Amino acid sequence: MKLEELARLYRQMLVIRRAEERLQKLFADGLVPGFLHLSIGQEAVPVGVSQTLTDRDTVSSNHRGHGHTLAKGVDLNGFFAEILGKATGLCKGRGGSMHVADLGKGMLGANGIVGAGLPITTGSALAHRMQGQGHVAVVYFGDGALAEGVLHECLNIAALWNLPILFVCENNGWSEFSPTERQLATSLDKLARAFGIKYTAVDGNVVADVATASARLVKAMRKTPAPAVLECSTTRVRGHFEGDRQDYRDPAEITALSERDPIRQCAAAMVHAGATPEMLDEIANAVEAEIEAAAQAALDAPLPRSEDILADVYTSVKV
Ligand SMILES: Cc1ncc(C[n+]2csc(CCOP(=O)(O)OP(=O)(O)O)c2C)c(N)n1
Ligand SMILES: [Mg+2]
Repeated sequence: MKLEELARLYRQMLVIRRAEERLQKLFADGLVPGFLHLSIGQEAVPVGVSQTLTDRDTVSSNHRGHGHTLAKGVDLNGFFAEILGKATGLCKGRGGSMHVADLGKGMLGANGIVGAGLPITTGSALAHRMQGQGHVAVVYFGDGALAEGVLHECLNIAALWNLPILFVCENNGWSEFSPTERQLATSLDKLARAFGIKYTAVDGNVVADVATASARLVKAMRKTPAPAVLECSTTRVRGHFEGDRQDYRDPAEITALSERDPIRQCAAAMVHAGATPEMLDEIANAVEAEIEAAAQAALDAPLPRSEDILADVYTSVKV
């Protein structure tokens, strides 16, 4: 991959990383309402996948959705304000971390119910198929969703109806506090095979590999609608949610994660392709400034007004 392209991917991953690190601090200061599930260590998956998507393509996400949302190109200020529950947020502060959405960018929403993004995205893929414009739908889900019946139903109907949907599994080996092998009697490749769906596995921490694999799969389904599965092995660095001390995890496992860090690996690839330390610093400084400005704007923004609590919930209907 060319240096210019790697630099773009690097920058996008860094935006997600720094945004989440900033949110981590804001959460510790009690400024983020609700739970916070950080995707630190998993940034290469949404950044790699999003390279091949347009605003007309749809994605949906799960509880660990900040990376999916930012990689789809939503406004950073609106994103920060949303997570802080402010009126200037993408959903006017009513969604927050687990319900952030931006339909204008094709981001159908994060979702706190494991597996719930799957049928939403399958429906969106059906709409794409019926409209026949070559748009595709992408659903991000974790290994924790592999044992959910709804995944099996969606694989079935997507195969039966030739829906243009990319099932992207972020397999980080953990579902809350349980390792995947304690919950699943099969594997995703076998599930895909059972439904006759094309299956590809990649190292989800190597952004160029994710980008190449997803571009190939999406290009094919734009031409001839059909589902595909992309399983990305990746790493959850933080606890399941902020505040989780990860006592159930071997500390050596956590220490070893830095070797697979997607941002570190991308930086190494950039240096190999000719990047200088100054170039890396320049990107890092620009990202830092962008994040700080968005965080500060969100902190300064007003909360939603209590009298607006039912706005956008009910509409008057003539009977
Ligand atoms: C239907 C349902 N069951 C259980 C939960 C509780 N829960 C929230 S996240 C989670 C684990 C999800 O693991 P995974 O899908 O692998 O995502 P990760 O947290 O690893 O990114 C569980 C069991 C839930 N939110 N919804
Ligand atoms: Mg998981």
